Amino acid sequence: MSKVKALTSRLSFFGLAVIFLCLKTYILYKVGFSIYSENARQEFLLMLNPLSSSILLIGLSLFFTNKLRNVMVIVTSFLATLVLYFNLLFYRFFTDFLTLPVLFQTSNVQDLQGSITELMSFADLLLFVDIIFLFILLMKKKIPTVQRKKREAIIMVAVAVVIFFINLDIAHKERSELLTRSFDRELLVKNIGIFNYHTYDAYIQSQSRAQRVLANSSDIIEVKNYTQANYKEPDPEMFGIAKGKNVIVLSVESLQSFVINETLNGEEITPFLNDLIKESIYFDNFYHQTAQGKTSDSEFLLENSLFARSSGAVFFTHAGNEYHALPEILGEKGYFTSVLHANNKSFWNRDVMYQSLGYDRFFDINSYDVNEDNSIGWGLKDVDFFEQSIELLKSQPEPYYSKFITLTNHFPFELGEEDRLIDEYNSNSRTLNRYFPTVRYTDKALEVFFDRLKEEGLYEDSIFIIYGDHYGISENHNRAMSMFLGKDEITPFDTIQLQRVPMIVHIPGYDKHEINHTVSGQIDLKPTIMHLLGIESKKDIQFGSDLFSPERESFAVLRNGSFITEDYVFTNETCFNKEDGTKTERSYCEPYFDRANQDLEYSDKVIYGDLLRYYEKEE
Ligand code: GP9
Ligand code: MN
Repeated sequence: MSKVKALTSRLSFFGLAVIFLCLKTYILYKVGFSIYSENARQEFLLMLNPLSSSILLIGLSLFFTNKLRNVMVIVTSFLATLVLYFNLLFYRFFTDFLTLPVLFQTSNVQDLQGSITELMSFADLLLFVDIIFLFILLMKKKIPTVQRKKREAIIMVAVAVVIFFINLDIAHKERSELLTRSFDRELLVKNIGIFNYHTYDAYIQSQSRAQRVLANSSDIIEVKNYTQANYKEPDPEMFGIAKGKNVIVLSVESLQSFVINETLNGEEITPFLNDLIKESIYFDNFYHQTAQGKTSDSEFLLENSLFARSSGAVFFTHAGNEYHALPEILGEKGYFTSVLHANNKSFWNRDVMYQSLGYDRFFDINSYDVNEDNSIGWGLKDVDFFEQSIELLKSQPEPYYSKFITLTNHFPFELGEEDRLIDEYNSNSRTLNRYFPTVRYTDKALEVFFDRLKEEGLYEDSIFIIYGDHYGISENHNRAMSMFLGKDEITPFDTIQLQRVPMIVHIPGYDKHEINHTVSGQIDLKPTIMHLLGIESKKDIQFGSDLFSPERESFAVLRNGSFITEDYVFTNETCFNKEDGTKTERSYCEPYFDRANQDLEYSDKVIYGDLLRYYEKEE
């Protein structure tokens, strides 16, 4: 008993500081960062998540001896509080959390410097009250000075690690793909805590830093030679056909090609798109090429004609890179460029990445009136999103390049009864069943959008690029999917064919409508759009080619190395005949191996080495 007492007294000062820091962090979550929780478990996580890092941080002082030990308790508490406070100031300005790149290299911090005093408030001193209290205790000699016991310090580190893993386990139950798939900073802070989030951020950043340091300016020459050798001349008839027009890009959430021109219980799933296709150029062999970065990967492919990363999200890991992206290029040609998406701006690190891509404006959730009545699932319903976007569109100077990102057709495909225009499917997969009504709803939303554009006179002077961002139905639902497609099973070949997403180029007034079968992917969007607007792309480093180019080869490589040619599909180390999906000799696919690998490798090289910083624009 006396041992316990002795230990409690030895650790009392340290323990008090830990409790203070945890409490303070939690209060700040609620008051400073307005973090809400949707259930009791999330609230518990918020309380728990400062604990491991607080023990670890302040626990460092236990490695010191005698008087110094207590002083270090105060010093570490103070430093931790400073981190909290910097985040708070940053949050007041950007409603976002600090990351290392924004701290060191973007204009964000300069923006902040100017107004830092305005962001501070007298009440902020409350954050330091506990430090002052600890200091007074120490001064009044209320705290015993104890000999160092190294074991104590090591045990504390171990305790912190154990608590961290318990925390992580609960967090994973809340959000299963927390660290691999989701790079929403608020979500990370919510789940693993603000200090652990900073550690994670530092790790991610250091990883990519190293490769960047090793790269040099000659690296880009090799890449440039490669991409230029693959450059395809535009079709003279299409080049500049939309010169000076507004560009409206519609990134449609989780829309896959298998629903196009298809019915469920005799009802069309996408009646509006089916009609639109008849008045457009429709690409029916167009593949999404995204990986873990999902929507953000598709955005990256579109704007840069570079592949996103095979793991993690390039929007998060390489937002500080130099790019020569479509918004920047169009901006130089006098376009106003914007993104319209009713989600938090920090989701996928968009706020930071959009600056690197050269966007003028991001209309995020704060530009929309979002309430309980007009939201479902991930947020604002698509119809309301488009309706509210009309005014935003009208507020922009012309010509503009505006990218819309829809949201309602997102897993888990929730929809209110009033918005259900067709019935659910009936299979063992709840996900697939619910997919059809939400797709149908988004199709309706697109129709509303086009109607409104026509009413407002915004339609005629625009061209439309409409595509699906990535798959909505994963391989987990193969059984139900095979039932819907009327197949015995979903083979690896079918899985690849299911990665097709619709891609529509709609040019008002252009009457050569067709279905174009060229094998292509999101990487081809940038040169295609540039050429339609009459902008040369020959000097650019890009891995896609103009979809209208007469020289174009039918070819698409997916992020995992699978590829599709005119006649073959290569996946799972197997070559398939495209015609009937049967396995065939590997040698038929072999001629394309180099091309597929080199595309991916060179593209990665550009990103990891930040090679576009050496890119020189030649006029
Ligand atoms: C979120 C939206 C959906 O802002 O883009 O993201 P996803 O999960 O599809 O990447
Ligand atoms: Mn998406």
